[in-house]
Amino acid sequence: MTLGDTNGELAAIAAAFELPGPILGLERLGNGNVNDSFLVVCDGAPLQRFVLQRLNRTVFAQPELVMANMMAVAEHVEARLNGGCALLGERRWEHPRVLLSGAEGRPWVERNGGFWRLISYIESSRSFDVVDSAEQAREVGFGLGVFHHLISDLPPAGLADTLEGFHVTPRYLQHYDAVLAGGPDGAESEELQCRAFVEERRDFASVLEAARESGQLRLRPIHGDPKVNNVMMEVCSGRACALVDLDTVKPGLIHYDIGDCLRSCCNSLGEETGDLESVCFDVDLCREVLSGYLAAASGFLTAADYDHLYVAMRLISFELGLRFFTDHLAGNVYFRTDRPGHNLQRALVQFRLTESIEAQETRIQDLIAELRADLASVR
Ligand code: GN1
Ligand code: MG
Repeated sequence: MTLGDTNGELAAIAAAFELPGPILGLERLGNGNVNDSFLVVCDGAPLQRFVLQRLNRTVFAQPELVMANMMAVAEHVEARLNGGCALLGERRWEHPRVLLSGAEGRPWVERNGGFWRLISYIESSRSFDVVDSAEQAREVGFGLGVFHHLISDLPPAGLADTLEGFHVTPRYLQHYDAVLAGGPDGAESEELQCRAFVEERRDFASVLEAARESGQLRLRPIHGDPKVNNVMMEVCSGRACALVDLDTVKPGLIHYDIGDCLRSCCNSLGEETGDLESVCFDVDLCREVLSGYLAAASGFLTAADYDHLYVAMRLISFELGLRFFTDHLAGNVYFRTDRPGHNLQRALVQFRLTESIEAQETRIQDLIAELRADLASVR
């Protein structure tokens, strides 16, 4: 949907929610690969801003359940924040507020064939597509840790599985096999390179699911998409103050989140880079992200959780590459693309990142052991 001619339609959709005042402006927001997002500015003193989003129904087949999860998490987090959170001290922390529609009294409206929702904008904050300092990396990690901490006592059984198979790597492999069997050639040189890359890691793909099935890792509520630009940083202090993009909150393994956060933070060129040769996993940033995360999360991590940190970062980078590559072969039906070959390029970036993680395994494992020992000594 382009803005301009549709501005009036968007304003009418936003006005279906219980806004505090008349709408002053609307503009497209962010660069999500799945949903459409718009910033809505409302009159008032002070001006208030909101995020209007159209959920991608091809991806989220049951958007009402996505909203039910969002409401359940918001209620839980609000109660925890109201009760006081020692971890946060004086630090500002916000959770996006979901607005109800005036007529229906529901947290969504259906208009123009779309499923729309409106949430509060986290004011005086911004997000970054790539990490640009050690402090920022630490803050992103701490932000994810705070989020996990705040939902760690929410029973996962109370959340719906809104995206079955999300981050279950063997399922992505099955889908990849089905797409390949369906006939696309995938025979260009870069495609052959990707195919070989996937083949070499076929057995590895089940590492986290096997740990879950054997009871070493257990399901917990997760964010699902805690990449660097979903962590909002307070403008004045540079500190993490909110996690946004809560569509994928559902039961899962926290390792998916940790891996996703690390694969996005430690790739300094960002996931859209065309400079493949220079893609690498920055272990110094990994140290910062992990120590920030552990400062908030060490209280609920088990020995098995620590044992699976390295494979989590390797796996989620590989998995995202596999998802991009499969979508390229399938004709770009899932991730939004700007040009032919876009998803192939994204896949190559993630595979390059995976290789860089693999090449630095000893260093990364040593780093995890060191952080773990430091935490054990202060207990
Ligand atoms: C998608 O739309 P966006 O950018 O928030 C995807 C994530 C990927 C990410 C890669 C529901 O998220 O899993 O990590 O692209 N979300 C879904 O940029 O598939
Ligand atoms: Mg997302």
